[in-house]
Amino acid sequence: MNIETQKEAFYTAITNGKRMEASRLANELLSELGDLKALYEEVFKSSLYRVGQEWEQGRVSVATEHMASMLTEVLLNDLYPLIQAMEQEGKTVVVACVPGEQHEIGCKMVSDVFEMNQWNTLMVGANTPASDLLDFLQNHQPDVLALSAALSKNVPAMQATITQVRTVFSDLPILIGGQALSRVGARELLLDNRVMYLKDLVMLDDLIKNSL
Ligand code: B12
Repeated sequence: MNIETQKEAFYTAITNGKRMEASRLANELLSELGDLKALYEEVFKSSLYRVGQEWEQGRVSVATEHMASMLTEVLLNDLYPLIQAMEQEGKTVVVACVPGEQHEIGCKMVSDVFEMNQWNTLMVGANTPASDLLDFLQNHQPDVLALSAALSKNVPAMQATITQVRTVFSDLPILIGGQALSRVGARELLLDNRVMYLKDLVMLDDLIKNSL
């Protein structure tokens, strides 16, 4: 089976609830693609984007979409021991979705890329109110904050969160990402040069390795 056929088979597996088959294909694709980032980007993300398109056009039900995303989360958890084997060093990142945002698979992938680079990750996940996030940041004093938004309607919540964080943390690097920004652009969110927009895991990995 070539890589494109395997990716197609993976999509079929997650949309038909074939967990074992999806897991087998994910492991095969991982050895062929060579690293987890590529597996996340080229297989997991692209399959979920396709599920979203099919759902939008009424060809995939809500239940099937839920199942496909649940299976993907399970696979991320299954693959975690590969990351855990790497040693963690000093720096810490907090990874959160902005208020109102339930899409958290992107956040999990972002956390994993930090862990692959030996960072400690505090993964707060979905729908985090800005005031609670601020308390959390004050308690944990991370080196970086990463914020995610998938829904266009949550861009104002991202902007409000950044503004609130800046009232206390004037210098903290804030990385922002998610489909909301690839749709509407991030320009109005780049309040200062410590707020950075990154569109995918390859850019993120590069920034962590070279600039953080
Ligand atoms: C699974 C899913 C859900 C699940 C989420 C489950 C979960 N545990 O996360 C549930 C069922 C909760 C859900 C709900 C809804 N969803 Co939904 N969902 C999806 C789906 C199919 C996949 C999402 C996903 O995981 N994608 C894969 C991840 C890996 O991609 P990603 O988030 O873009 O992340 C990547 C990058 O953006 C980047 N990134 C992300 N964040 C960050 C942050 C930083 C700092 C960095 C550096 C990078 C980064 O890294 C990742 C890897 O490259 C998408 C389809 C799609 N196109 O994604 C629709 C989609 C996002 N959903 C959509 C909609 C409309 C909804 C609902 C409004 C539906 C409804 N009527 O209830 C609700 C809203 C819930 C809410 N308030 O948030 C629309 C959004 C359209 C829009 N224009 O805003 C989409 C695009 C489907 C579609 N085609 O219409 N959904």
